[in-house]
Amino acid sequence: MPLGAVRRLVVEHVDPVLGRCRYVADLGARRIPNPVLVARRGDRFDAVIENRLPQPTTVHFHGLTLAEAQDGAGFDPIAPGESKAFRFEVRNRAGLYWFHPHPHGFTAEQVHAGLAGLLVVTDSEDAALDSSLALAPGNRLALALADARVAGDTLRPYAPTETDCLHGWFGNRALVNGALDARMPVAPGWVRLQLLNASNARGLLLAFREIGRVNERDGANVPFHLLGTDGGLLAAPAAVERVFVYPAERVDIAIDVSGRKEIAAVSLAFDPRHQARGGHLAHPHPAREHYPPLAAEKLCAPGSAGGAAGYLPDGAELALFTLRVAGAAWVAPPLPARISTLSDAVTDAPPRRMRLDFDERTGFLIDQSPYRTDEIAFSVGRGAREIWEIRNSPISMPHPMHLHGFGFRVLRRQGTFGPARGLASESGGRLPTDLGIKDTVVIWPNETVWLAVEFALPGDAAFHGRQRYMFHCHNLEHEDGMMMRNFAVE
Ligand SMILES: [Cu+2]
Repeated sequence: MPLGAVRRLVVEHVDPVLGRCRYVADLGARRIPNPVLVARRGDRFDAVIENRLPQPTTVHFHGLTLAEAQDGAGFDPIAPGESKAFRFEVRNRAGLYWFHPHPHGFTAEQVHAGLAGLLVVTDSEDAALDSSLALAPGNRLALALADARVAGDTLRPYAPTETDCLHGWFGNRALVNGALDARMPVAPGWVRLQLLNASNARGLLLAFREIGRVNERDGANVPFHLLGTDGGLLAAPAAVERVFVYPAERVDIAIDVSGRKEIAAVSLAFDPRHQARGGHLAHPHPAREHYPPLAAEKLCAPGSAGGAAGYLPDGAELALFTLRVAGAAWVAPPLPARISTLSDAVTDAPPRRMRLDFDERTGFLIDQSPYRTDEIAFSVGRGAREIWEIRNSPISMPHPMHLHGFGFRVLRRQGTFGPARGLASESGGRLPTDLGIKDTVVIWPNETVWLAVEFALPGDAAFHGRQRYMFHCHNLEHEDGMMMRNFAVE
């Protein structure tokens, strides 16, 4: 539904036993639960957000360049029972963006409860690509992939142990736009998939397999093409067989399903490099003291990872969804050589260095410091360009680091671990997924990543004065575990 049609976005707590929640878009005449929002570049959002949770919440439009007051980053949460008006213009490139809660200490629980909505932004380049792919109706899909703990067919409530609070909450089944065992009918030809990893903590190594056919070599995957990343289309498509998609990252892909009957999307098994051992986070966020959980469960209680049943460790193979191909035979046209006017990244700018660390008592940290709400870690000038050098400790785990407000480019990787390094296709150890505009980038243990960031803000009144933004880990247990910094654009 169009972003501009939303008059009121209600955040509802629909199941206090299992702790499930949903977004409901109120259009005046109709109410649409869990809406997929669609906007063209330049469209406006002008709506009231109403919090019907028993906890504070915010709505962060992940990936959009917004003023601090519209960013929903948690500086100014909406109290239970309260409402707040939000107005902004979509200025970003076409791509898959998303919206989710961001209140300090409650983010992991609320996102896991079902609060992760998709926003598909389109423009003329995006429409031109659809025409050259000659997409059949129904062959373009926007999907949020997340893992959940499921017993039988029932979702289990969010109740992380202290080990889960340190490493992240991992489930045993995939939800696709909130549904288990998702099967999508598609027609022969190109299928364009815009995929978000909406998991709290699980990294996905996305691949496709044809069901019911003996592959030419054992375990061979169906090849596909990477069209875009977090911030929209690449300059040219890249042929791939598998891509890492960490929490909050997006990939836009084209897969030719002609001549096939059923294709399964899977996360392949890999070593997820959880190198930090021995620590635990026994204390949930102090902000939680005055509010109940969404379900009657304790957070960060003593216990091992996963507790009882319903747990697959990070890096385990996981079935995601199935494409069922039916319809008249069709030959997919060749992919265009150029699909967008994406410019080259800036490579010459002043450096800023950051370190990701692990401490047995406090968990994962940025520059040895846990998050402080009222601290500004650093300031940058409007329009400034910087090269961020981010080094992850060898005693660590992969951290999907998210920058609010500004897309960035990945310039170089060093010290990348084997399975990820094996996917590198470009100079500087970059993977195909590093070639577009990003707002979230995974940094492996012992790895250093260089990013080019430009802090350009529009000149209109909404952006007047100092604007505060955040840089944090999007493993949501790490985010609530204080792996976050504030910075300001002056
Ligand atoms: Cu992390």
